[in-house]
Amino acid sequence: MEKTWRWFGKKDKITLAMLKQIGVEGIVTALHDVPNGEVWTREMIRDLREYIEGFGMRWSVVESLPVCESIKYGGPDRDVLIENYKESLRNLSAEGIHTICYNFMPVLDWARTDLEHPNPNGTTNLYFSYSEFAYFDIYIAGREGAREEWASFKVPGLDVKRDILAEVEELRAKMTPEMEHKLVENIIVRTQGFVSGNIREDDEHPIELFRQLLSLYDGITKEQLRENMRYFLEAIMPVCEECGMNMCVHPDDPPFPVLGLPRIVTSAEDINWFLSAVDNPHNGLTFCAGSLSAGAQNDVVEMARRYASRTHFVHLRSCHIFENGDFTEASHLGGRADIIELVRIFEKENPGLPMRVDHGMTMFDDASKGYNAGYSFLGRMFAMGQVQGILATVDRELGIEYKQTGFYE
Ligand code: DNO
Repeated sequence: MEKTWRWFGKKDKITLAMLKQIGVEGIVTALHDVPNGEVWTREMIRDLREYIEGFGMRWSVVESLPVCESIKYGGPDRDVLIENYKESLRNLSAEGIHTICYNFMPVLDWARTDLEHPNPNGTTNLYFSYSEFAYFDIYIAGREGAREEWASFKVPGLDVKRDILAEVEELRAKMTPEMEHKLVENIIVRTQGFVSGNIREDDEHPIELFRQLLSLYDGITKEQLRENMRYFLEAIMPVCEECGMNMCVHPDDPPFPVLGLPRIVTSAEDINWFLSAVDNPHNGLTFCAGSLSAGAQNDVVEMARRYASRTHFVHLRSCHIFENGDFTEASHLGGRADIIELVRIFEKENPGLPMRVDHGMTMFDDASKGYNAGYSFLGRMFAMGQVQGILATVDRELGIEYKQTGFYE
């Protein structure tokens, strides 16, 4: 596997010089300053590529080349936006970048309710609570039909009984304006802007914006969203073939429908669908072990075996699901994902894939640095050390030479 790291560009507080010291070989990044839907020019791509190469690393993966909402819901300007997308792909290929991570999640890129949930060891992690999410949906977003949907809620993939509406009322009794504000920040602001999502930290009315975004999907069913994904993929595949671009969709995080919106990359059934709907090796998967392991329906190891050959990029992270279905991020050596086995499978079946550790604990002075949610330095570095150990061990087992980047050989 190629050891990569998600870096947010020249303004990232974590510098490439720091990454060099911890064995990073490849960078995962995007042109974060270009508004979604605009063409990435060759000059802009070259500038960033050369900057990265100046540190002895390569730009391995684009995460993400954003797919605009209009392409997802099938708006009138989608063909223009798809043409722009194709142009960006051509320009990236001309600059030698061939792996493109994107997602097809409506409105919200990824969702968590708590970004500083304490771990027993004193560090903190990201956390998803169904009742807090339902509170946001019913009492803050005020979505029509939300209460009825939550009344018949079943925890995805688990056989547990949960009266979410009663839990929401309990929460309501102790909710303060500060707590409400924090929920909004966590669910639709702090997790979104920095990944080129729809809502940014400086948006003055995030809730109104969010409601408008939701309304774009009125009447869009799962089947329709699938058709729109097929339309997009079919349109870009000729360029991908011509330029050798590997598209890899990121699974939905969390991998189940939220806020009445359809989700179409949540399970083996979904992955089978999009891989066969456009059956082309350039149409592949970002194997995000974290997102997949947050769904109790998913057997992550089995999925890795099944999809290794169509995987172009790997995110290593693991989730712990509590008995009531809430989930948090686990250690990279624990949780549901079984990262040791995943590394073994990918090194055997598709060696050399770019891999980044995903999300890390917030530890020591990470919290005071203002890093993007989930993207701490020390916590991710700790995970990167663990994963490098796994990789070196697995490579030894398989007779693959492990590169101890940055040292005398
Ligand atoms: C969150 C990330 C996602 C991911 C996008 C890919 O931590 O995994 O934001 O980058 O969904 O398009």
